[in-house]
Amino acid sequence: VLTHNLGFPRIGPQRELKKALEAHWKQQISAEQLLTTADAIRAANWHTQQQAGMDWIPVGDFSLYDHVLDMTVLLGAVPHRFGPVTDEISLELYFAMARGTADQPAMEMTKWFNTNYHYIVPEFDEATVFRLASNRLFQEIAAAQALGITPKPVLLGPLSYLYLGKETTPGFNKLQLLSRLLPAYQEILSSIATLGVQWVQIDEPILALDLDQNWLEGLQTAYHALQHNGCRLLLTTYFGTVEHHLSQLSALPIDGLHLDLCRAPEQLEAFLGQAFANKTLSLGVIDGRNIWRADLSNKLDMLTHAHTVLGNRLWIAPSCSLLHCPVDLTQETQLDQEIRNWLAFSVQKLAEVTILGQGLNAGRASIQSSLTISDQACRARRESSRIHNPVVAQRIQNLNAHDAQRQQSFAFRRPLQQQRFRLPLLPTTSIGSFPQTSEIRQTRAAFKKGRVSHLEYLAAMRAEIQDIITKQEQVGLDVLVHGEPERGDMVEYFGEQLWGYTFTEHGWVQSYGSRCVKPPILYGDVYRPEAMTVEWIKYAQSLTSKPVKGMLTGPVTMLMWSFVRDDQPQADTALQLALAIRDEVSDLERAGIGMIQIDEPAFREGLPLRRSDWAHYLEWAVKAFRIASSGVKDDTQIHTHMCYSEFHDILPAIANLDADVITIETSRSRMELLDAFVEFAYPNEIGPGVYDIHSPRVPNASEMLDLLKKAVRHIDPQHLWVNPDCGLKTRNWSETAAALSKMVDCARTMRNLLKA
Ligand code: THG
Ligand code: ZN
Repeated sequence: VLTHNLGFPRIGPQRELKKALEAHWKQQISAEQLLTTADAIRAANWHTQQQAGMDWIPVGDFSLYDHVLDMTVLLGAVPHRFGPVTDEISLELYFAMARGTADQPAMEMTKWFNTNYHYIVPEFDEATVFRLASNRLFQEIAAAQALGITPKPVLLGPLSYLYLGKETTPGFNKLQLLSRLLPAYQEILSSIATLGVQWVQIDEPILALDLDQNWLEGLQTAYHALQHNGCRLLLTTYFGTVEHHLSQLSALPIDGLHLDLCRAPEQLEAFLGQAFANKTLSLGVIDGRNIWRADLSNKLDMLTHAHTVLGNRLWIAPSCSLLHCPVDLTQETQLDQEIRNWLAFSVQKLAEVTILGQGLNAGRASIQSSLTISDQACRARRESSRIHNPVVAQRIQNLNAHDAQRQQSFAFRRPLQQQRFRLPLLPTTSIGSFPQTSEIRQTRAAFKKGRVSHLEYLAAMRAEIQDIITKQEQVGLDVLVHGEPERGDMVEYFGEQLWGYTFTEHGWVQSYGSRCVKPPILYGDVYRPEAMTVEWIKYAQSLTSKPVKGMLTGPVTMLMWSFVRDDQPQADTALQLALAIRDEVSDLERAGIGMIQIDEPAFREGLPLRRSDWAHYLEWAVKAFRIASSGVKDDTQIHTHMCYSEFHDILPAIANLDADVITIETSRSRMELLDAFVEFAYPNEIGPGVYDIHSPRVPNASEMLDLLKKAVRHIDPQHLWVNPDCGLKTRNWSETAAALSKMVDCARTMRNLLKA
């Protein structure tokens, strides 16, 4: 039995890569210095994996920005808009594609399946050609070999690569490119083979999705073309079951298959059958998506059963790349000792893989002490009084249908809210956050470290809120926000105030490029001991006669952006979060706040990979939002906000949230989404973003007015709000003030046009 890993975090234990990248982009360090840092992280990662006992070590999983972009570079598929390229693709061009230039917007970025990682979307059209355009992978393989590492090169497979790209000309079908793509893959594989490599890991994560016939035929074509290339192919699948493609997979001329047995343990039995009798089966038994220590006895039982069937055809691995996991738990010195003992980060997960391998190779007795330690830790976690809170259990039990239902319908609530707020036609607002100046960040950090007193902190934040209110009044917005200066990452902000959450110091995970997030750890029943936002919002409201929206993060987003419990269904955790937020909503309402926004940017991210699982998810996700938002009076206006989303296929669920107002990101999809909202006859009020905040460019007034005119043609102006498409915390003040002024002007112009 051999052990291996699918991918290791790239950022480095102290986010060394992030720091080097950002320094390079600011021209503080040269390309050579950046590459030296990258080489060092890569070599250290290989060493760590070797020390942890991996028989095969992934090479090619490292990336300076994103592994899908790396594949685009390896294949020479630079979008034409970045100009013709005939030789090696330079680092400058690489970052131009990732981040854009003065002339060219960046390539689009989108969510990597249902994770919080974002990849750079390949661009395809009739003219796309592929050629081997980079030696980087081969150099890395040679470098690993020189260091005494046994490399298993990693490639994103041809089907997934095409599937994840977008067609830039209408009517073009990217699958047509397969016949052009395969020769490039053949060339890559034969070049790898000349380096004396035995196994290549070829990732086809799209196999966890529903695929139509064309793609399944493409799969056969591709892997029949890629056999006999000189190396053995391990086809890796992850994030879900692939049992629905069993017969197609068994027909592939591959040498091995990797299965995610954390997301889909039930698929194992089917793959132990005759159809795979000659193939290596790699079983992903250690969860690459979460931070819990594995129950090794339990895993060993599962593997022992597989081992009797597979013998030496069995490999053991984490379920997926460890990209989604923090690097090393030993760096966490501040974590509560009890909870720390329940956790495993990437380095610890590899040790678990090795122990299991040893348990099969040398017998259970050889790892008895590890099993005992694991058993004890798992029992301690199960039985800990820190996890279960009877008050929470009781409240969940007492929930009834009324709790997920506003007292009256939107049609009834609407006139009451109109009467209360007396807003103009096309009311203007923002999404919630305002630019976070470096002073603000510094004050927040200093306060957290105890270097600024509570009173000084309060005064600084209040001064900032006052300034933000004044600026919004000057711009002439109708509905104001306090601007969220007291918050860093919103999930972290709320998590810190809720029971059931804990935090790490170095538990960073790459989100995109150099950007990272530090997901809080949700380990126990969620309970809100006291109000979290009321004082800030109340203060902001005291400064203005305009309505100030209360700003909260919704239960689904709190869940999706945390490391979550694996000892109860996500639906249950979502309900607990919903109750905590519901309590906050009530407190805001009691404090006289009439508009409360509950953001759900990750609502779509939670959608399962397979359509057959959507209904169940949407049912509990909608219910959680409704429990969070329904405890208010009829004339309290509930807002929500969603971004990063293709909403088309989940519009009924979004309508079912029954928020009085939804603000959404649309400016990049040029209001296409509005068609969908119209088609579906979205019943409540809606604020389609009229400008893209993700770019520093201040839009000109005519662009905004055009979008607004389109919006008015599609949606009853009585239901329409005017706002940017997302929060403004990543922008600076001069851009923000200029853009918002133009936006308010546009709304006024439009009001006049409508009156005329
Ligand atoms: N919070 C969380 N997840 C997210 C987002 C978020 N996922 C989707 C989207 N937003 C990802 N976008 C970003 C944008 C910026 C940053 C991270 C993810 C970012 N991070 C800081 C960095 O890497 O320097 C660190 C953040 C911090 O200091 O707290 O800028 O908003 N959970
Ligand atoms: Zn947003």
